[in-house]
Amino acid sequence: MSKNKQHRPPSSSTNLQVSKAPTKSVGLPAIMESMKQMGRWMDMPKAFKASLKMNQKDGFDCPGCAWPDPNDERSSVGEYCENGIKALAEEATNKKADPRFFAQYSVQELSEMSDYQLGKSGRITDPMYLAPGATHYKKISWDNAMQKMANQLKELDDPDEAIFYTSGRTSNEAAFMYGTFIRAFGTNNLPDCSNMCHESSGYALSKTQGIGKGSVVLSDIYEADLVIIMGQNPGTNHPRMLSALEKNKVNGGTIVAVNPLKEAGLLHYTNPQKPFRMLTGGLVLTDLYLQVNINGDLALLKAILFKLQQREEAGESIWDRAFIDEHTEGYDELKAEIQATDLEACIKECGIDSDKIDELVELIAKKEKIIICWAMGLTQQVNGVATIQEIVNLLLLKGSLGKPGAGTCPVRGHSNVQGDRTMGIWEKMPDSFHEKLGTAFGFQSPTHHGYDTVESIKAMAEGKASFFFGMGGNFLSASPDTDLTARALQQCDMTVHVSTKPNRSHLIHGKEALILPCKGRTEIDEQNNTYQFTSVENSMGKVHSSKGVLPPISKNLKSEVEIVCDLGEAYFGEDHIIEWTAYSKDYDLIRDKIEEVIPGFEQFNTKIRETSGFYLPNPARDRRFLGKGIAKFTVNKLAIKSETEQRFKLMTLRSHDQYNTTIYGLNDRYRGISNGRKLIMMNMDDMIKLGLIDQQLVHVHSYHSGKKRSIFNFRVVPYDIPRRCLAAYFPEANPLVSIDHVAIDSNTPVSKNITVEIEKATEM
Ligand SMILES: Nc1nc2c(c(=O)[nH]1)N[C@H]1C(S)=C(S)[C@@H](COP(=O)(O)OP(=O)(O)OC[C@H]3O[C@@H](n4cnc5c(=O)[nH]c(N)nc54)[C@H](O)[C@@H]3O)O[C@H]1N2
Ligand SMILES: Nc1nc2c(c(=O)[nH]1)N[C@H]1C(S)=C(S)[C@@H](COP(=O)(O)OP(=O)(O)OC[C@H]3O[C@@H](n4cnc5c(=O)[nH]c(N)nc54)[C@H](O)[C@@H]3O)O[C@H]1N2
Ligand SMILES: [Mo]
Repeated sequence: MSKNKQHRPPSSSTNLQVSKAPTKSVGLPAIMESMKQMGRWMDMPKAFKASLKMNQKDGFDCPGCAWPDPNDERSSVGEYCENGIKALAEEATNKKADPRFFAQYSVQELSEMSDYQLGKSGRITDPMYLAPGATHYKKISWDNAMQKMANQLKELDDPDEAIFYTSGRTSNEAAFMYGTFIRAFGTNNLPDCSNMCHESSGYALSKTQGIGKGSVVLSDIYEADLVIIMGQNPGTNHPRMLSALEKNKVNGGTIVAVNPLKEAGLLHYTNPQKPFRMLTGGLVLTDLYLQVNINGDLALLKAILFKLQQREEAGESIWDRAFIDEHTEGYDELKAEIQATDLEACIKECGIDSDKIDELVELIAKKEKIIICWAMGLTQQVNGVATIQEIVNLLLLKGSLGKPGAGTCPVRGHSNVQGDRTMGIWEKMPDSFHEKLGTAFGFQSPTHHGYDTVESIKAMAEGKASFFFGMGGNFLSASPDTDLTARALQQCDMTVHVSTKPNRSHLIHGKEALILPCKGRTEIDEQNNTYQFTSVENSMGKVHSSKGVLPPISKNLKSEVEIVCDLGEAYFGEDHIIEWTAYSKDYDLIRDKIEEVIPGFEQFNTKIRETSGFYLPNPARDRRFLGKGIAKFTVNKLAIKSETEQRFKLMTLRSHDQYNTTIYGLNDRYRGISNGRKLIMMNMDDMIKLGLIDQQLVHVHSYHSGKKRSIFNFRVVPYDIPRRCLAAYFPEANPLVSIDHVAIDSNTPVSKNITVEIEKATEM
């Protein structure tokens, strides 16, 4: 068995160091780290100019996470965080992966570089083409590249043999035109990163509160009585959320964290934009920390509901009866389910003492304005939808939905992942969307559903699809079951990636491959002698503009909008009913079409210019649940799975030095880890039981649906994690995730609960 398959990143470093995880986050070390990153990869004047425009009203949206900007006051010095600066430095680097770079290294040699080295090779400057059987990518003209794609698409027997993936950085304008091209071409095969991310949230929230997005805005966080943060690590992934939580604390709120790991960012926070706070040592954020077992959340919620229901029945006024009567249906069925709860089994499953659960129960009983936030710790679970529906049950029982200071808060990942969905990047858009799109442009938009991410991988692997186009992202490394995904891509006749930086998906390719370099968000987008801007939607449904300020790294880059429109023209020809090039010359025309097709964008061109942004309609926020004002309780069954002694639950997560598959550095400062990524965090007692010593080399195997999947030569490190739970970094551990292990209803790969066994490896 090969232990160094080229589609898996080689190890970056073997000098792994582990110290005690810190209990404080941000503060001075974060400022120092930001400066270091900027200085290392960018010219200082360029870095300074860009950082002053990030997340400002006349600037560009941070290419990092989707956390919203404050409405009124913004820091004049900088409205960003350490990891936003890393995202900026990554995109606005001076280094170039130009045609000379691709001539120097063959695809084989590039695939022997680590993800870190690949990303650090710089920005792609020219379109590159890999001919059938060739060893090196070579520069190609844009026209030739477009023609090659158009020809390939025309050769397909059926439009459904093409797959069009989207990552979540693409602007609204680019996403809308991309979706339009794909529908005009004739398919709904639009898998996206959301399929692997918040799909479970979208599904659960649509069914219960009537809209697949969160119900809260930023000011709600400031004024909530109680904020419960489940399965999320904001210190690393949404650092600006910490300043909202700080405001909540200052206003007298209480914060509870539910997470198998004691994440430093949730414990204690020092706001870098408040010098006084830095001097006084910052603020304790979390009042109660529940170190739940992996996927113990549904059991915990069930235990909480049972205990609260008992108090309600004993005569306390726990539930909001008036709200339940006026705004919900299904209470009796839910009540019967709660009464039948096996409390002991739930306590055992979640791994939290009954007394600790009582502390949270007491808080929920007494508080009226409750917000529950969550991210990947809940969504990437087999019962992710059920857990989120149980969260909605709890909020509905408390009347904590659709009023100030209360509601649902799924915290989104990519900076425009929510906007892309609003624009129609979904394989299952409703018929009403297709009707409007068809009417706006004068064609018949296909209504049959397309493939999501998991289905796309299977379709390519089975030969049902042979053309793959990636609008951003890194499909190979982000997807589950790396070996299968690699085979799937390699089976294609053509793979195409619109990218800013080289990544592993360029190296595991179809018979022919193209890399189309695009402008990043930080860069000036000039079309027809006019500076264009685009728009994005944040995690709380607010749409605002984004305008790049830096000169593009190369003259030969196109914007994503231009690439899509050029492909439209190459495929359909100049006389097509859609005047593709007109849209790429003037993005206002795209916004006019968005206004025609997507609800909530009335007077889009005016509103986007006049304001710092506008909120899209959110019926749940106004208690217009499911159109009728009635939200649905759901009955969610808990399935307890017992495993043999040798088996562990493994979660895959992000370090502090990465953006998904882009590796910024080899440290994970908030977890006390430096100089390495191929590691497994394990409880010390489990290590002793298995006879493992600190940093012992191991192989890890998973066995879902009867197939053995493995990762090799990882180092075990002792960590404060519940017994029988393990953690490893994404994407290194992705080969363990089975394509068939997916969340019920949302089809999201289960990346947070992989059943594995550990095998001692021999030191080399
Ligand atoms: N700097 C930076 N920012 C990012 C990203 C990045 O990679 N880097 N990625 C962006 C994207 S696309 C996304 S989706 C978000 C991701 O944001 P997060 O969801 O915060 O990211 P993960 O690292 O996957 O962390 C999941 C958290 O869930 C916890 N967890 C795991 N399993 C369970 C469980 O069973 N129950 C509970 N209660 N907790 C669990 C883990 O301990 C961890 O703290 O961040 C976005 N922002
Ligand atoms: N095991 C495991 N797997 C996971 C996860 C997990 O927690 N565990 N998380 C899942 C989640 S939440 C997500 S969102 C996905 C992420 O999946 P993706 O979105 O596919 O992956 P990214 O790593 O964000 O994509 C990075 C690449 O995007 C390109 N890029 C960067 N900026 C731009 C731009 O402005 N335009 C264009 N066109 N390209 C750009 C660069 O070339 C870069 O290499 O991964 C999922 N996979
Ligand atoms: Mo994500």
